[in-house]
Amino acid sequence: MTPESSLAWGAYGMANSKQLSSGTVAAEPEPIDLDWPSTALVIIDMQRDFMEPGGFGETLGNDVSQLARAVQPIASVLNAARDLGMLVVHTREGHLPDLSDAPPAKIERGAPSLRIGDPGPMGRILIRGEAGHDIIPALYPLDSEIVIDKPGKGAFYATELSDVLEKYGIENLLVCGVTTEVCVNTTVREANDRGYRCVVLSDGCASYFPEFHEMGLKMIKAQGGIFGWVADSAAVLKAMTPETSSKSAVGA
Ligand code: TIU
Repeated sequence: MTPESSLAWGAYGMANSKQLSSGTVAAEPEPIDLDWPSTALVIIDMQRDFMEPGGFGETLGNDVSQLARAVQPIASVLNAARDLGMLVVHTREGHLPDLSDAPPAKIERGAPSLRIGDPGPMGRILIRGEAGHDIIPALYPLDSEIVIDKPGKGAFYATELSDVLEKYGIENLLVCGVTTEVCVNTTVREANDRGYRCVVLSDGCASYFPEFHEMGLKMIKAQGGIFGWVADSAAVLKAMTPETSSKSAVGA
């Protein structure tokens, strides 16, 4: 661990003698041991543009109510991560107001009711600074947490995420958010190629298409965990919470 990451562990939360420094997550395809100071919670694109009527997701013809099920599981793991002092990273998909970072191939495809950049009920669709681009109130970032604005589906493409994770000595990612088969899968594949161990929260992800959610998770954990591990929020919370885990405590 780098000196900076040691500092971050104390600085990012309220780590104390009752808190755990590591835990074993009952994941698939197999349990995984995680050291919490080198683990970050990455919450992908829990934005009004995907979650609420009138945003980007609905303009594509989707039923946005399909995504609501992920909110509570994410909130419970986010609370535990904050208690543990874990590094928390929120991402937001979106583009600059002049669309200079939006490829024409992305803007022009399909037949959405509104295109990226068009005015909608929550401001311009998928544009940074607009109401629809912001994160939903239930999962709103604290000032101390990191927010990564990304122009693509993957959170590493054209962002500072690699530098941030390296700075804080992160080796493992707990990944959740929307949508399972698009931005979550793309980010996990990018992270896996960069050497991160990724544990994806099965109930902390959601898709507009339930069958894609199921297959998206299966693709990650198949073949001995070809891209990563999958666990539900209860299993992750059990590993993070002192009362329910037998692992060592910070300073113990
Ligand atoms: N459309 C869809 O399922 N997803 C996206 O466009 N972006 C994210 O997944 N965040």
